[in-house]
Amino acid sequence: MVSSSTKSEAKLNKFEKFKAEKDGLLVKGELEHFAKIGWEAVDDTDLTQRLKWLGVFFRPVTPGKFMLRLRMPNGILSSYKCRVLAEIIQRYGEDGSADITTRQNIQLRGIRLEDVPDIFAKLEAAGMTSVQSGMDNVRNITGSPVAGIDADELIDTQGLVRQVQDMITGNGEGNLAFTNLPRKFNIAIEGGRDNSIHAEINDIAFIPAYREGVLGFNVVVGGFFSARRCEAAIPLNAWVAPDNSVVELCRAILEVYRDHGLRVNRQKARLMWLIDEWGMDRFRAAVEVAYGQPLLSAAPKDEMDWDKRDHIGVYPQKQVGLNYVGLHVPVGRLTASDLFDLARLAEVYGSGELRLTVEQNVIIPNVPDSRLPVLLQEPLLEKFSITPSALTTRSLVSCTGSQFCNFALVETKQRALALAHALDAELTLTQPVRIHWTGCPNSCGQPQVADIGLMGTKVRKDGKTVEGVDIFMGGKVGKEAHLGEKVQQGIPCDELHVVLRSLLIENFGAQPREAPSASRNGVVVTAD
Ligand code: SRM
Ligand code: SF4
Repeated sequence: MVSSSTKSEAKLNKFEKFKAEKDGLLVKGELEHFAKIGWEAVDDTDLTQRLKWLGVFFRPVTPGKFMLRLRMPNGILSSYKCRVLAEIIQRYGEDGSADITTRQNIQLRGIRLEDVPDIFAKLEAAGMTSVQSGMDNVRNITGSPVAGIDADELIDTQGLVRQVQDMITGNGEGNLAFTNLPRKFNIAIEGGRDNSIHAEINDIAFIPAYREGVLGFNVVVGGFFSARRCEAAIPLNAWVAPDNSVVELCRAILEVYRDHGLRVNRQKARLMWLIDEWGMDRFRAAVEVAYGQPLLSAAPKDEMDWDKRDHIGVYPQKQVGLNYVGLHVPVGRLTASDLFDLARLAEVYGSGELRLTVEQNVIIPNVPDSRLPVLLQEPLLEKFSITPSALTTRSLVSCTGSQFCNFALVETKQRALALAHALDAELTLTQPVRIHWTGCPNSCGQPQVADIGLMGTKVRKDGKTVEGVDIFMGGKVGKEAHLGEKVQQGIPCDELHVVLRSLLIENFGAQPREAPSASRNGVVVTAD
């Protein structure tokens, strides 16, 4: 599958070498053995690299407690699946938790290798898979979080996302045709008008567009973030109908990337580097050959003409009498008991379905008007509010950070929350400000799409190395999306409060709250 001309043995980087020796997917057949011998006895490359092909991530920060990255096509799961995930982490007590990711997905924490065969059996029985979710594979495929229920949607992406995932993963079993890509790969299918999934930061994105009066997708390619370079996707000059053509075009682009993508320097291996080297015309021509027929040229304009919605709150669906309810999950962190509760709420008030967003939040769809008032009284909605305050956490996104990620230069999630709460206590805002935290330049927390993006770094202060951030601003999502730029660098985290306060006042119209005005029975009363 991998063409010989570009991949001479001597030039292969170390990742290419170990992939050539043994495909990552093959550890699937060794799981029972690994479970028996224990993680300490597993070959180092199998342990720290190949297991990621199954979504099982060794965490050097917490050795022996693995992370399991699932696949949640279109960010949709049933209450049954949610309960299965809750049961998996429940057995790990304090170590067990779950995170909603910036790709509408779920990662579980605290997993023991000896339990993985049993966990995989449970996932399979529930129709879930974690296969090909890490390393040189296609990540969770994102789609509009309100697909099929949004009164204003153009194309329902649910079925398409599932079909693309099934093609890539061999229906969740694992598919050796796509387990040795030159690097990771992201695919997004947007069905609405508001770019709810940040289409432009994916290697392939499908964007609704009318061509000669027919609704389908324009296709953009090559978007990516990395420590070395960040690019928005560019037009392939192609339009496809919202049917199997989407699956076939993904297959064709993946084959071209697999067979011709650059494999010598891992820092220059994402799809855009190949497009740069070849030029778009040659790339498009190669895709056409793999597609097996000429591509139709793109429609002159796409339909992404709304500002992005965050889906938090109560919204009527296109189905009369039904609503979707978006709950805010602070920095995406969930406990087993949260997952059990969410499953119950989805069953009692909705249709037993849950949706995830790239802002790391949850949506309960299909809630009849008559059940809304009681749902809104549920205690879980005090923790996961439908009306979070403008600044604090409503639009806060954060990557994993140093709690579990060994790339991290700073702690992110707890700091992000603490700082947002502190700022909210001092300032009022009339509209949310999207603050994204990312623990290192890999940009998993997408600081470049935020109003204010914070990227972890190390800073020298008073002769010591301390945690700090570089600040990005100007990221725009939705219509006319574009990436933000670095505006300040090397701010020590202990000075960040003051810096953010000024940025919010100067750039986003934040107003200082009035000073405490009175003290009644020892309780300080503030004007709001
Ligand atoms: Fe990421 C590597 C977490 C979305 C760019 N990312 C990692 C690893 C696997 C590193 C590691 O082994 O520790 C992190 C796992 C930490 C952990 O324990 O959770 C990690 N990435 C995440 C998640 C969980 C962040 C989050 O808190 O939500 C997101 C999981 C998405 C998913 O469900 O699959 C996540 N990562 C992203 C995104 C955002 C996106 O896809 O929209 C990006 C930037 C977009 C892109 O890839 O073009 C991103 N992650 C990276 C990179 C840089 C890629 C590159 O080309 O250089 C790395 C490092 C690498 O691959 O070498 C990385
Ligand atoms: Fe880890 Fe860096 Fe990604 Fe955050 S941005 S999850 S610190 S790799």
